[in-house]
Amino acid sequence: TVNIKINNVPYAVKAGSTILEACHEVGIDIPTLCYLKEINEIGACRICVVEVKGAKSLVTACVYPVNEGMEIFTNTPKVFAARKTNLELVLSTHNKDCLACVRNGSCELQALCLRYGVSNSERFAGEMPESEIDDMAPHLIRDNSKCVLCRRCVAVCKSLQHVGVIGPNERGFKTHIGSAFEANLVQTSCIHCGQCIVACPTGALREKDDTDKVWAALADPTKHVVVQPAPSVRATLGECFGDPVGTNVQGKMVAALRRLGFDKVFDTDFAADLTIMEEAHEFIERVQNGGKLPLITSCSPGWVKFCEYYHPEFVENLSSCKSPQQMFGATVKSYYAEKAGIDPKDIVCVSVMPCTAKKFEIKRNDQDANGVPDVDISITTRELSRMIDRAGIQWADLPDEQFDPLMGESTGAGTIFGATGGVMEAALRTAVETLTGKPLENVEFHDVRGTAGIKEATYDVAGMQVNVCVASGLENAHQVLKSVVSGEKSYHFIEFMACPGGCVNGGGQPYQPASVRNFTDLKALRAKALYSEDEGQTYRKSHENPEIIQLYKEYLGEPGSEKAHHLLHTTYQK
Ligand code: HC1
Ligand code: SF4
Repeated sequence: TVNIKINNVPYAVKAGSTILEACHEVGIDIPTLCYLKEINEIGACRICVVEVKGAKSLVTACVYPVNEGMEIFTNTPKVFAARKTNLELVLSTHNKDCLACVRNGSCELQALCLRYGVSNSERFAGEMPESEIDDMAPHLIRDNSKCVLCRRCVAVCKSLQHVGVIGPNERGFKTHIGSAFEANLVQTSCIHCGQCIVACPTGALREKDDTDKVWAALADPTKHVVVQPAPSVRATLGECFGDPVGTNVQGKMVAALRRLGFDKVFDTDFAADLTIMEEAHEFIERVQNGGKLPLITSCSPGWVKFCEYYHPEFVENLSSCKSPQQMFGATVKSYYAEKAGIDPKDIVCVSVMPCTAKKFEIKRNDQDANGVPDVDISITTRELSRMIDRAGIQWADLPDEQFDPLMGESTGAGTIFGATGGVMEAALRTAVETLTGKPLENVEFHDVRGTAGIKEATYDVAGMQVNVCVASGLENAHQVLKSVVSGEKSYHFIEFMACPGGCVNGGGQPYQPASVRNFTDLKALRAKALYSEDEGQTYRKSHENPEIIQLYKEYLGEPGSEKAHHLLHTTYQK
């Protein structure tokens, strides 16, 4: 430790900390705007300035290290005035049309202006840079009139996702974030992950809002509207209503969906179990018949697009299984449609996903097994929270309710899909039991759990050494693939998720400001909610799900059957 003073109070803080970290350690929040820990540490916005005794000018707390004997002042009139002026300068080029901005209430710039008493937002009013709204992509909208040039999106896209399709264009007053040659995002190799959106402190980046389409379907008496929320949505939706991070709100979520007017409230977790049936079967078949290995999971559409764009040499390794979202849609419009006696054309299938890439996935080729799209509308966790809010549904008062039967039952294996390593663990529970023919003694595969970016393990399965790898965040996926190409590593089965930590940390998940993101491991807390749910479930292996057993018995036959292939499998592009 080092001994320092903050606002005249002595503290011993961790050596090597920045002033920002040291202050956080002792319970003082220093405001930031551009800083994202380990992702964007550029000290550019100067909102975090503090006074240091002996320093000639104010220093930026986010990058300035503490040292022995340092005396720091965080609350002087000089500090407050500098922060306020810096905010006023940001506002001089900012579109302040806040009333119905999607970030009103969660905007980090707005919160800082309130905190530092920026009452005259026009103090440095002058010429505004020109900007255009880019709304051509299927998943997001960029409105640079609300951009503060913090570069958080740029850093995330490049360093976490190994994509790097956005960056600063031009210089000085004309600087703006965009793609090379001013291309629209849709013309680039963006993989639709939405990580840039959750990194954005303002309303400059937002998902394409599809809630009007859902309201229209719900109001149409000729439509039968079914909804499927993804595994991870129950672990995060509560955050939009003030619940602590990591609260499982499954029961309230079901009640809210029912009150919004959906005709059936089913569960993507059911389809996650279905995916495991098909994918475990595919894995065993590839192992036994000399098929292409490693088998790589295909449920994360951001990862699939990344594979197609950046590593086409691995397209044949992708599992032919559709994602649970799509398997659900294909099954609801065949099996359920027949049972309920409804024409698939009259069914509107809505998914609630933690993901913006799912908006792209529903429009991919070969995702329309019944001659109609498997899934019609995909909204994010955030969009669902806005629907609940608009409907006036009082979250705190909601009872806990249950999913509808037929496609609403799931096992713990389906639940854990929402966290990195969950798909692998779920697949292993079924594959190992199938291969050994014996009930698993311990269903938990701890080596593939946790928030590490890359995890590996070797399991002895019926006498065969099976090497598995799990990675999340596409930079990590890229590193794993490089080591496979070079021959340094050899795996039989790999799980990749585009978003760091998996779906719990998806690009469609609730906003959390940098002040929280920098000091809380959101992905770990949210994942914990799913693993505890799994622990308490009656069935923890996909093949034990009674509704899945019924589906195969009455409709699909066996995993990998012709009918299953037609409905539940897909193809990719190179
Ligand atoms: Fe996911 Fe999936 S787990 S991809 O991570 O396989 O989005 O939650 O719905 O489809 O089930 C996301 C989450 C989700 C699919 C499942
Ligand atoms: Fe980059 Fe993902 Fe944003 Fe596309 S959606 S620009 S890939 S961070």
